[in-house]
Amino acid sequence: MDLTRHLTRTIAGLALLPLLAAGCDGGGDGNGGGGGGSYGAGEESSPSPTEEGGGTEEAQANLADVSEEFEPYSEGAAAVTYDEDAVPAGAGVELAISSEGADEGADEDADDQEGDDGGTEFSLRVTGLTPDRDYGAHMHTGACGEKPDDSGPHYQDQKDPEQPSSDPKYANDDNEVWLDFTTDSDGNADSDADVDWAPRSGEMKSLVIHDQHTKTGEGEAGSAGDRLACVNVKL
Ligand SMILES: [Cu+2]
Repeated sequence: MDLTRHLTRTIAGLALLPLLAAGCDGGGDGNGGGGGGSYGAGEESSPSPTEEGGGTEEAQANLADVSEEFEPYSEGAAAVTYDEDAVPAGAGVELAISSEGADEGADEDADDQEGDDGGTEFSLRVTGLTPDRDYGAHMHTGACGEKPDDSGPHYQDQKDPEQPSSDPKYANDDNEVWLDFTTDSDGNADSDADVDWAPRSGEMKSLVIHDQHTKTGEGEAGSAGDRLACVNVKL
């Protein structure tokens, strides 16, 4: 009997149908009168393995998870390249954004000096770009468009009243999200950024990859050369 029950649950098996039909009746699984009941049995058993251990990490909530390949602009393109020498079509981009929710304690990480409450973590990976090359990268306020400038200015937590912003007081990597990177000999790179604020809903719409590492000096802070590529993000 036990064996039969077990099989019913795990296999919904085609080959076993005749066997089960016979066995189930006796087992009295409450499975509605045996005849032709094999289909019913299969349906009932299938949802059970979907018990996921979902809520183990309360502290981190995933806000966005992008995994795309660059392509020339077209309406609806998720990741757009404007310069196929520096960002070839088919090159890969992954961007994960997660909130470091307001958790008390449970923060054993040595590198977290200040509490993480309400912070946000950005994790970028690119593959198949130009090897051994510097790129700049930031989160921007506009969606990717046909023209590189369509993605608008940088997202800022505290908005600089003067736009475009080039004041290091506002254009810095605490108030904006900078994800500059240098590719390895295969054209791949990883980059991470942590900020201690949460993006306002609907105002951070893209990741833009630039021609150079980001400048920090007075009057040029935040600039990083041409916009080479853009990735849409929904937050
Ligand atoms: Cu930018």
